[in-house]
Amino acid sequence: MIYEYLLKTARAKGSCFLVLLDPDKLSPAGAARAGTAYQKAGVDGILFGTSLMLSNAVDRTIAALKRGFKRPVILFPGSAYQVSKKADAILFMSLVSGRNPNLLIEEQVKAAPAVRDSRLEAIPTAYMLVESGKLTAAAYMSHSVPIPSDKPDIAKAHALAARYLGMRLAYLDAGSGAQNPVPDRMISEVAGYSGLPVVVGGGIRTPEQAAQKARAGAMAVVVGNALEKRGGFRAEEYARTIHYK
Ligand code: 1GP
Repeated sequence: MIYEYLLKTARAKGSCFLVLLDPDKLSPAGAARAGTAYQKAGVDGILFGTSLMLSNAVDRTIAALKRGFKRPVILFPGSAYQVSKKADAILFMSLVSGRNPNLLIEEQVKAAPAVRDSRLEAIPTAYMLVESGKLTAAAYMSHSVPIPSDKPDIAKAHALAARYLGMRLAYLDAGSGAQNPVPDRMISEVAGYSGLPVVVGGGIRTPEQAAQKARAGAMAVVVGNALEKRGGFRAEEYARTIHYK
């Protein structure tokens, strides 16, 4: 089970290092190269998805990725259209920080039959957007207001409610390309209060920042843009600092 693999990896290494790949920025050929490089760099899993997807080559891209990458490829879908049988699991997310019924439950209803059919492992995830200094694509596309970054109590209550609803992960996301990542204090308080494993991402640009998020208590740290823009440059360093144990 991939959920257990993530928890076990975080227990052994400190935190999991997840790379977010955007289907629109990756060709199947580029994915084959990226998969091999990230496998070698010690990446624990790849998240695959985006808020608004234009690409129609998702199955081919994931299949190419998996030629070189032998650890889990997990879908991180912006909508019901991003379900692919080629992946190993899906973050089955509800945008609990927002009050947009479409992303709280409607997309999930549309996606559920495809997920069942695909046999993907569905990981019930409370997805929370956190204010990050500028308007991100995730906030814009979701028509939702992010949680203020200096209000950890709001995030804590959302995560606890999600846990009581049966969700098994809390994803605190400043949004891709965020100006400021989620504050360390919010990560540690949400993890401690809710008891949910915390995934954190958005705007993490250096291995040092990634290490801080890991040490603050994130079960997994997600890096997208900072690696993508530079062809995976420094991936080994991120792995070393996130795996602080
Ligand atoms: C966004 O958490 C991810 O959902 C990653 O963000 O691209 O800014 O690293 P970045």
